[in-house]
Amino acid sequence: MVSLNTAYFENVNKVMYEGHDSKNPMAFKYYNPDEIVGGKTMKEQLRFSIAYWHAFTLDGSDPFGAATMQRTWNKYSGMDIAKARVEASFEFYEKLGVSFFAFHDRDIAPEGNTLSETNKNLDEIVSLIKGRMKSGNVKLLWNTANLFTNPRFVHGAATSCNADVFAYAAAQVKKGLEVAKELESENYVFWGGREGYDTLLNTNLKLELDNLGRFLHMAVEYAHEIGYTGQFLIEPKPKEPTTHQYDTDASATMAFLKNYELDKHFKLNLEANHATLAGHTFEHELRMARIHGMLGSVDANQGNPLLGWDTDEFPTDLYTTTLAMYEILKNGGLGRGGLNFDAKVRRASFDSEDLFYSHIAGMDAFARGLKAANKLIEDNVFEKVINNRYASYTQGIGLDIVEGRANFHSLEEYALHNDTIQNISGRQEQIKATLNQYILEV
Ligand code: XLS
Ligand code: CA
Ligand code: CA
Repeated sequence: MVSLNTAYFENVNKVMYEGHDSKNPMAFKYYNPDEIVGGKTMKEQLRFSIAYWHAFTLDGSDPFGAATMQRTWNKYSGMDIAKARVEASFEFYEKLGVSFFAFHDRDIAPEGNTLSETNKNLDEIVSLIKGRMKSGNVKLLWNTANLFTNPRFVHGAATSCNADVFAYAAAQVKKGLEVAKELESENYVFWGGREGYDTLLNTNLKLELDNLGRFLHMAVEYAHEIGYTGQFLIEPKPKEPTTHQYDTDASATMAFLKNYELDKHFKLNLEANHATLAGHTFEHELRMARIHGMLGSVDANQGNPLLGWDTDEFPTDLYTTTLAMYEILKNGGLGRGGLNFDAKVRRASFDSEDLFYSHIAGMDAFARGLKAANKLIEDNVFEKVINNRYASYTQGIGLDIVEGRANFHSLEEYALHNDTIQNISGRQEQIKATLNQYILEV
């Protein structure tokens, strides 16, 4: 039996901000939750969230080796370990001072022999979580359905060739939406784990995409029916586990949502590692979503540029955190979204303390990024560069183009009388040096 209120991280006290001179690895050097940056506290700007699966469920096993993570809850099994993880997770949120968390249904409770038994396990853990959330200090950023681990999803879930699987996935998401309502989740996420294909030779592409559209419409309708008002998010990823995943990147996902008239119901949950897998920078994905009003939430991690798969490392690259926070601040924040650490400690970082060190590293990297981005915006650094670069569209023929007064006749007439085109330098290297200055000096 799991005993409530035992300490699962008894060697760790509440993590405090000690400033950049501190040498204490268990302290924040840059993340000062109450410090005002850009008109809000850092805590409000950053809305950090813990990914339940990486922090409390996964065990460090990989295709080549067994579990390595040393966790105080490992002595339990079945529903007992599920309950112990809930207790441990709330101790962790409190000690780290984080107000949000996120989970897949199967992270928090084990599957039973039937769907009803699985739902019963889930209900029991959800009510335990609800009890722990009562104080109101910790909220659910998002929940989602795991539609990829169980062998039934071998051909996909909403895009499976097997209608029985489509029905099963629908039942699972229906339950997920009920959980979202029960726990007042800020968002509900869809990541199409197995929604894609390995070869076109056996794939009805049109039917699979249409079915995905139908599935998401059913979810929107059901949320409406039960009065769940959280934000729906869809998370792009280009490959892994399938060769081609339908929600490849922000652009492909937005096009899909528009084609199936789902765009007004969804925003995007963008992950840094998925951006790099798609051959983009993280800031590219964020910018693309932002300019279309579709930036919803962020999975804060980083990939390894030397490896071509989803390594889900903790974010420590200050260029990326700065440019990501630039996009987020320009977006006016993330609204109901947040920065969810969809990141795992390396297999060799197996102590419980490593869970704290890794999150501290990520939180400090984003805090520093926030300050640099805020100063860049206050000083209009990129805005000046960009306004200057596109100045030709603020007058004369450029103004005619953007205000819709030009056509091919008027433009040809203009070009015929303008044989001495002058371009100005793009100044990339100089801008990068300025960016370095802001990252180093704030
Ligand atoms: C996997 C995804 C997944 C989603 C939620 O690569 O990042 O964890 O965030 O299902
Ligand atoms: Ca993710
Ligand atoms: Ca990932």
